[in-house]
Amino acid sequence: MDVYAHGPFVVRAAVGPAGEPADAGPGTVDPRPEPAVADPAGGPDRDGWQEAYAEAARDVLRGMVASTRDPIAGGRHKVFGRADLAVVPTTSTIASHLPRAVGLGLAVERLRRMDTAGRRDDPDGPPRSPWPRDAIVVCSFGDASVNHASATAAFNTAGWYDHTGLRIPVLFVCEDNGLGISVRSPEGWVERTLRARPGVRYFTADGTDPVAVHAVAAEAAGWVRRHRRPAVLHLRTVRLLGHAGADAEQAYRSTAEIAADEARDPVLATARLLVEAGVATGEELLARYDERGWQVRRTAEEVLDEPKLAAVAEVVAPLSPRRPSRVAAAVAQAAQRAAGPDATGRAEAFGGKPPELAGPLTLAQSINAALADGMLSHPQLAVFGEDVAAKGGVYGVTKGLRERFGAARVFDTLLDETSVLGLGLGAGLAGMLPVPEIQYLAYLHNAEDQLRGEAATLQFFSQGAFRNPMVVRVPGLAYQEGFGGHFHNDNSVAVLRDVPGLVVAVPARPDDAGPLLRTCLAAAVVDGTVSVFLEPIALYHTRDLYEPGDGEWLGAYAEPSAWAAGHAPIGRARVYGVGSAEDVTIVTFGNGVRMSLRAASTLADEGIGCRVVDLRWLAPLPVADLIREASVTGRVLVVDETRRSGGVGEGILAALVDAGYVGAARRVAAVDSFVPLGPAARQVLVSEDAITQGARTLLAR
Ligand SMILES: Cc1ncc(C[n+]2csc(CCOP(=O)(O)OP(=O)(O)O)c2C)c(N)n1
Ligand SMILES: [Mg+2]
Repeated sequence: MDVYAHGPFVVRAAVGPAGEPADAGPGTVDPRPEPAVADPAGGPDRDGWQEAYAEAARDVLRGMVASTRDPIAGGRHKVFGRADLAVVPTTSTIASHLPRAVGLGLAVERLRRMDTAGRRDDPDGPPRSPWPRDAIVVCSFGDASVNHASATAAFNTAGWYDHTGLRIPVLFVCEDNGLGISVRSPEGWVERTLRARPGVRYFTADGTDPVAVHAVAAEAAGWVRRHRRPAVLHLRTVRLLGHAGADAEQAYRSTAEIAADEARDPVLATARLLVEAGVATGEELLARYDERGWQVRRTAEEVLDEPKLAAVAEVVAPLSPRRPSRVAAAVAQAAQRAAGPDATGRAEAFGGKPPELAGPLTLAQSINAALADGMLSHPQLAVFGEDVAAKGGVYGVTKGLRERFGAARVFDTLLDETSVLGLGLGAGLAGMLPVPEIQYLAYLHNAEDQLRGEAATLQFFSQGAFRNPMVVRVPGLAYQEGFGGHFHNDNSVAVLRDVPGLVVAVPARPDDAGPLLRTCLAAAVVDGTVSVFLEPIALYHTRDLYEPGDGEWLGAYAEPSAWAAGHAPIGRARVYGVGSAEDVTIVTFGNGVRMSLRAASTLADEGIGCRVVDLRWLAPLPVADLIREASVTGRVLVVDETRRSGGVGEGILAALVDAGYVGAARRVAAVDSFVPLGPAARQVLVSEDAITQGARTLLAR
């Protein structure tokens, strides 16, 4: 069994709940209720079946030869999937699709219950799941994969939600051939571990007996569909012809063992069944087998010379579509509704006092208000993560959202980052607009593959047929007073900046939080964009800029009628002029913006004028703004609170060089160290002094 054939897919309802088999429990069903193959030897349907077989073979072969006509990835990977059959493509990373499958199951159920009577993004109808109401999610994987952290996360999360009474209609199918490449699953282990999953019902069948498989699979799928609860179907089977083309299994399997597997070949078992039932003779079936073989070979020859991707633009076209004018239009549309027909509902949702009337806000309050507005503008938006609902977040950023919008849209998850993002992946696929939170930047690494390998690749591997729009909120970066140490002050974003297509936004000022968040949400809806919204924790509750009590780090929240004019497009910076603004261009983001503005004020007293460029977007970098602002002064000081190695500053300097910038440039950045506890943190982090010194050195050259 080729690992690429393991995948999640949504099974459309063919038979309503009333037509399904009775819940007799695993193993008690009659294994041979009726022939599984309706008309194997020919007859009226033969031409139709032949065409279907040929099409299936052609699909797979096109993927194998990287043909642009491959129906799912268009030549980008040999993934298995088809949009019209609701087969979601999977990546090569074993088990990484299982958290998404659980998320999809949760979302399919949740969408049935979500109040869709309110406002909508699509003027033609309320947000809806693209799947039928009684759809179930099916995902498959091998026996070795049951041990993977992503798989155990998925089983656990499905069971955890089941334990709480929430419904997740997902069927896990384990194809147990006893081997993971060359490593054997210990005898009995797969059954023992799969049977022991709390909240996940166990079904099993001999995978080499097609009739038994059909019967038990139908029973398992029927049970999941009827009860809307998770189950696992454990199919013991054989492995033929090694793991993959280059795998010489004779190196680790005896000839007798290989022969024993060949004797249990499911194709042989099917043939035996047909002969015993008098449907066909052995000779007829052999002839049929050869005919199919030739058919596949012919198809392979046909597709071999099909066109391949031949230009960069072609390769990256579906990677992360960007339609900035449509995104701007979506923001303007949301603004019009919020200011117009929805004004009363909005005022009510804010308890009679919308945030623009609440006076200047902190960064945390602005994000909270923008999230609430996001929930009003997008009825399919859901906020979830560890501690976001009852507590309102570790720093209060999501406070009050559950009370205002209900537990179906704002909910606490279990403590597992892989599952938090998996829920986001599935929810986005189901048509929701997920806004998951990873509690601290340092904990994203637990689950990074769900963003890098899954979220960011789905449009690429499906030519945009599937997408998982998402805005992942991540509190992070350093400089927290009184809460020290690396894990709560992680200052590295290298792991995010090189993920193709991923958008990374960093709001530094309260009055930027709303525009940046609205853009990320609109881009998710319009283009399926996956964004990370990186919130500088140390600025959450900061009020002052220059002097205690000056309130200059607070910001007014824009009223909806000002949203369109204040729109912040992806990849556009914000520039502050200090003094003459003619001498030095300081390029920075996050905590660096506040430190640089303070340093620029000191420098202005010395007669040095600075332009402070807040990048706002770390991916894609605002290259055009950067070059323009650098050229004005010819002296660039990069103030990068991330580390010297792999930090954002490297990207800024590279962008300047690539664009032919010939002026002077210097960089201040954090030391290549984890952030230590207490005052020692100042030894490794960028300081205001380092910024003023850096600017003076630039000018002294
Ligand atoms: C996370 C991850 N680690 C390693 C691999 C390399 N790899 C590909 S298939 C495979 C074995 C999978 O065995 P099993 O789950 O039993 O599936 P089977 O191939 O037997 O169907 C391994 C180790 C991978 N694709 N993904
Ligand atoms: Mg296996």
